This record gives sequence, C-alpha cells and structure tokens, in this order.
Amino acid sequence: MFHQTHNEQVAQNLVVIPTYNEKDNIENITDAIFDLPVDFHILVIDDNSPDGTAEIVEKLQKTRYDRLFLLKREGKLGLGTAYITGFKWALERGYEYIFEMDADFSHNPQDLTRLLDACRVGKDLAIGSRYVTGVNVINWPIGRILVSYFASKYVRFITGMKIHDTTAGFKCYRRRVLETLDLDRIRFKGYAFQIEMKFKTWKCGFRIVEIPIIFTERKHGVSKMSGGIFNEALWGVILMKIQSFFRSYISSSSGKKNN
Ligand SMILES: Nc1nc2c(ncn2[C@@H]2O[C@H](COP(=O)(O)OP(=O)(O)OP(=O)(O)O)[C@@H](O)[C@H]2O)c(=O)[nH]1
Ligand SMILES: [Mg+2]
Repeated sequence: MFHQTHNEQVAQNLVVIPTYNEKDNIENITDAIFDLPVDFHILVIDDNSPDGTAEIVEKLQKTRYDRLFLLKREGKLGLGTAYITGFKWALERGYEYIFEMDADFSHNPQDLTRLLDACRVGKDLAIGSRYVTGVNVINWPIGRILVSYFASKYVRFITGMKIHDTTAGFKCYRRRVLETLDLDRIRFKGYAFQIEMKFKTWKCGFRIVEIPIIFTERKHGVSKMSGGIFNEALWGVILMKIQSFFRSYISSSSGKKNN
C-alpha cells in the first residue's frame, strides 16, 4: 500500500542527540526541535545517565512516539560510538539528512533548518561553524576560546582540510556520506571523532560547507570535556594524517560513492 509515490510521507530528517546527564535540557531541546516548521525526528542515545535522562525521554515518547526515539546503552561509552550507533540506526531506516547535535543548547535548534537547506541544495556535509566569521562563541572563558580556536587551526594545518571549525559537532550529513565511510573504522571518541569524520568525508571528495553559527555555552548541567579527550585529538590528527597516505576511505561494502 505504501509506495514510492508517497515519498513526501517518508521521514527524511533525523537529529541524533547523545546524552549523558542532561535531565535539565532534554525536554526543552526536543520541544524546540519539534516546534520547528520542518519535520525532524529525534534519536536520543543515552548512556545510562545516572540523573534519569532516559526516563524523561520515555515519558516524552508517550505523546511523541512517532517522532522521538531512544537507544539506551549500558554505560558511558563516549560521544563517538554513540554517534556511530545513531548513524547506523538512521541508515537502516532510510533517513536522507542526518544531524549531529548536543543536548545542552550550545547549538541553536533554529540553525537545523539552515544546515538542512545547505545540504538540500547540493552539499554533502554542512557544518555549523563557530570560526568562519571570526569567533562566534558566547560565555566561554577566554582560555577555552583560545584553546578551541587554535586547536582548529592546528588541525587545519596538519590535515590540510580547508575547514575553519574542525572540531565542530553540529552538522548535517547526506546519507550517502555515512553510507560511503566505513563507520566501523572510525576510531576516535571525543573531539577527535569530530575531526576524523570531517577528514574522511573530505578525503572521499564530498562537498562540504561551513555555515556560520553562534555557539552558546551550556546553562544547565555539567561539561564532559576532559584532558584525555584533548590529548586524543592532539596526537590523533598526526596519526590520522600519516595513516591517510597508506589507505583508502571508501567502505568495501558500500562500493564507490554515487555522485
Ligand atoms: N551518550 C553519550 N553522550 C555524551 C557522552 N559525553 C557527552 N555526551 C553528550 O554529548 C553532548 C556534548 O557534550 P558536552 O558535555 O556538552 O561537551 P562539550 O560541548 O564539549 O562541553 P560543554 O558544552 O562545556 O559542556 C551533550 O549532549 C552530552 O550530554 C557520552 O559518553 N555518551
Ligand atoms: Mg556542550
């Protein structure tokens, strides 16, 4: 009964939101996304948050069962693996535009439609970028801005990618990008995960655009940033660049990318 001709009824947009202790944000962020004029589905990937984030999502699902989805993992397994799990889930269900977004309102939900528009008119990856027009970060201490800004420059220098905000975590992928990358070979977990995804997308020749956004520091909940995550990125990019001389990034199961 449901045929290809009913294309407009097939959900196309999925926002993947990893959560760890986001009880003060999760309801507001999902509401803000569902209030947008475009139809977005949301997949929350919760790592057994001790504060009960998953239980709140389950409550919200009672009225939003058709648009709000939840995957519960056993423990804090990291942002990178949460996204990989979410990407696979999205590919299996046929979503065309797949978003990465934080739960903490650092990423303005209104910008989702701007990222979507960029991909709709032909880009394969749209990045919500803090550094494309100067520094658009609100409420970060100057030290953190400097670290993040120069980390981005460092990554750009080492990798050669023409991207200003290399650690950005607010993005929209066309599904063909995620189909082409070998998701089982993405190895980094923290900021380096964000770098690695961009690097491999770029290596595969996909069209990338940076959309300027304003990034606001979280008001509720606590940061999960750690020194380990930083070190992973610092050394990881050098390793990644060296390895890139010896390997191809096209997934063996996906064949060549279709342009
Ligand atoms: N599922 C899962 N989500 C995580 C994990 N670590 C962080 N998150 C979520 O990933 C998003 C980004 O994490 P944040 O703690 O905001 O990290 P950040 O943006 O670098 O730091 P702040 O904004 O300063 O807090 C948030 O939605 C977190 O709840 C994790 O190990 N597992
Ligand atoms: Mg944050």
